[in-house]
Parts: sequence; structure tokens; C-alpha cells
Amino acid sequence: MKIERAEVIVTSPDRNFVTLKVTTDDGLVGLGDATLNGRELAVASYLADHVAPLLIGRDAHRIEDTWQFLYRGGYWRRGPVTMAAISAVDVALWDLKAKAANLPLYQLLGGASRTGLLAYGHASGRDLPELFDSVRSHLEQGYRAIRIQTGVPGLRAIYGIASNPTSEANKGVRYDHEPAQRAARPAEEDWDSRAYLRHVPGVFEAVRNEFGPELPLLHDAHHRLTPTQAAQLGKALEPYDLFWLEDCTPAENQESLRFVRQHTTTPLAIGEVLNSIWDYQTIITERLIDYVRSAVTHTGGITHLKRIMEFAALYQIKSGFHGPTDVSPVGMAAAAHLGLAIHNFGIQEYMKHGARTDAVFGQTFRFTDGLIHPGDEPGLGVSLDVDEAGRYPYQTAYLPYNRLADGTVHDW
Ligand code: KDG
Ligand code: MG
Repeated sequence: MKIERAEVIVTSPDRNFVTLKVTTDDGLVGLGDATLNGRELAVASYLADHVAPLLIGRDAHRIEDTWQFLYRGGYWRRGPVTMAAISAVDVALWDLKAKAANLPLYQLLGGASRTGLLAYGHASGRDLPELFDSVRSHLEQGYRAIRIQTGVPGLRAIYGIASNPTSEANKGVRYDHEPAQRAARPAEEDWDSRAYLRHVPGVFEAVRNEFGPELPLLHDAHHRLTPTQAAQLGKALEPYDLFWLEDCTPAENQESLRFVRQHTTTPLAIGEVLNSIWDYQTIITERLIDYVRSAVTHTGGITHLKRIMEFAALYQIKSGFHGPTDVSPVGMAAAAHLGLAIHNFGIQEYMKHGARTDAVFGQTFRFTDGLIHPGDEPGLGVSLDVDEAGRYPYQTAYLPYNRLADGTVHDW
């Protein structure tokens, strides 16, 4: 099974996506997702200019060897651009191997460890009535676990809240589904950690009073807090029994999680900006987290994320793979196959893509009664309509960024 073609397809149906399409000499097609929000063209160039030419003529079955060749052989290691590019190749090769075996991919990863994957959706609101409506709507859609993000009095626009983005092109778009905005420059948002810390515990109290004790609730602090503030928040949220508190402090400062851990038993999730097993070394071996938040798309593919999860399993750490709209249907399918197979699956983030995206990417992926299943077609179960993709050329889009009241740039 020799690789004959490797093409990079950039398309922007509802948002930008970067897809690698690998075709073999026996006519099989494998797909990989390489979408890196706000930096899509950097990965597209890395793949098209430096990786795709090296794939031609290689044996598509040699997944581990290709991974090591691209990682060790490239000399410049790790980092989101490199690891997203390696991921796209790795997932495309797994897709091909499973198609050649005529099996859904999860069968090659050890077979199903469960019947479906518990998924969580994003509820948000500028105030409690809006937030409660959003929670109700998610429950009606079947979600059995829900992330709660709330507006903070005095702050105009903040992460994760449905609002009208500042750019004209995106007016009226629900922001909880898509933080990136199509515009020449990133939108500017506000931040004030003390106002946030005063407000959030009361919101969780209200949500528990309204929806009861059973519903798993999650929350994303999105890298904003110092370790001291993160510890205060974790402690203040303990009475509301969170499933997890995510990115309570920036992930680079891993040692600081020791301090957070000493002060709170609220479960912690981290990793959407980490991209290698070495990034996880301290936080896994010291058990400073409960959930691995990496996406297959940004972490060197199925080969590498499976390795991270096997390492995490030694410490009773589970998966909580990143699944925002910037992970394409190809990346979501890869996460679903991996999550179905591994023993230490925890939960999967899932936000639905738009209708234009679903027309570009055909999918066997199902979301039924709050559970995800990747389907039973050979491979990933995703097809790419290249003509449909061609109707939506790349559009410049960025994630927003934050400033404090005095104008200082803060973590977004
Ligand atoms: O591209 C970055 C977004 O996907 C990220 O900000 C969303 O934090 C996020 C989440 O938990 O989905
Ligand atoms: Mg997050």
C-alpha cells in the first residue's frame, strides 16, 4: 500500500479547516485533520511544503515508523504546528489501515470498551435566565453533561459566552459555538479575575438549585487565574460537585498545579494547548490533573495520544479530549474511535458543526441520547467532498484576546 498522493485541502464552510488527503496506489483514501485555530495556513504550509513530498512512495502501513520519521527525523520537535501536521499524517494512515482491513478504526485500537462515549456540550448565558435556557436546550438535545460559562457583571465580552461578536461579519453568531471570528484582526475582550471570582460560585449554586445534584457540570477558567486564585476558585466550587474545572491556570506553569491540588479536591482538567507526552510528564506522574484535555488533532494523532492515555492510566487519569468546532469532523471521528477503544475514557467535548461543514464532510458519527459513536464503516467513517470544499476558500479569522481595565494584555 504505497502512498501516491498527499494533498492539503483548506476550506472554510462555517469556519476554516485544514485536511490532509492521502491516496494510495490501490486507490484508498485516508483523511487527517490539521486545523490549528487562527494559525491554519502555517500548518497547511508545513504539510504541503515540507511533509507531503516526503510521504510519496512510502508504505502507508508503517504508521509508527512514519510518526518517528516525522518527529525525530524533523529535528525541530513538538509545538502546535509540528504536532498538528504529524497528527494529520498519523490519522490519515490509521484511516487507510482500517480501510485496508475493512474494519472501523476502533477495532484496530483494541475494539470497543463501551457502547458509546459520554459527551458534554457548552451552555452559556450573559445572565442566569439566558444560561438556564441554554442548559434546558442542551438537555432537550440529549446532552447528559453540560459545561457552564457565565457572563460577569461589568465585563462586556468574555470567553465562552453567547454574544454578538464585535466584527460585522459575525453579528448574531452564537459565540459559545465558535470563538474564532472572521476578520482581519482579533477581537478585543475584557477581563477582571476578581470580578469573575466573586461571581462564579453563586452561578453554580443557582444552577444546582435549578437542575439538581445529578447533572455533571463542567467549567473552563480558560487559563486566566494565578495559582492562588485557581486554588480559591476550586475550593469555592467544591459544594457544587463539578465534574471538572478546566485550565484553571496557564498550562506552561505545571509546578503551580501542586499548590492548586493541595488546596482543593475539585477535579482538574488541562491540556488543550499541550501537544506531547513530555508536556504531560510532571502533571501525570505527580497526578496533578484528573483529565487529559488534548485533541487528537493537536497532539501527534492517534499514535501519540494513545501513548499519553496509556501513561495516564497508570495514575487513574482519564481522557477528556478537546472537541470544539475547530476540531474538524475528521478530528472528531478520530477522537471518537480512540475514546471508544481506550479503557480510561472519561468524557468527550462535543459541539455540533454547522450544516455547510456537514455537507463538506460526510460522517457516520452519531450523537444519540447524549452518547457519541463513530459508526461502523471501514476506517474513520468520514469522507471529504472536494468540490464542495472548493466552494469555501480560506477566510482570515482569529481567536479573540483579552485586556484588563488598565489596558494590559491578559491570557485569553
Ligand atoms: O481553538 C481554541 C478553542 O477551541 C478553545 O478556546 C475552546 O477552551 C476551549 C474549549 O474548552 O473548548
Ligand atoms: Mg477549554
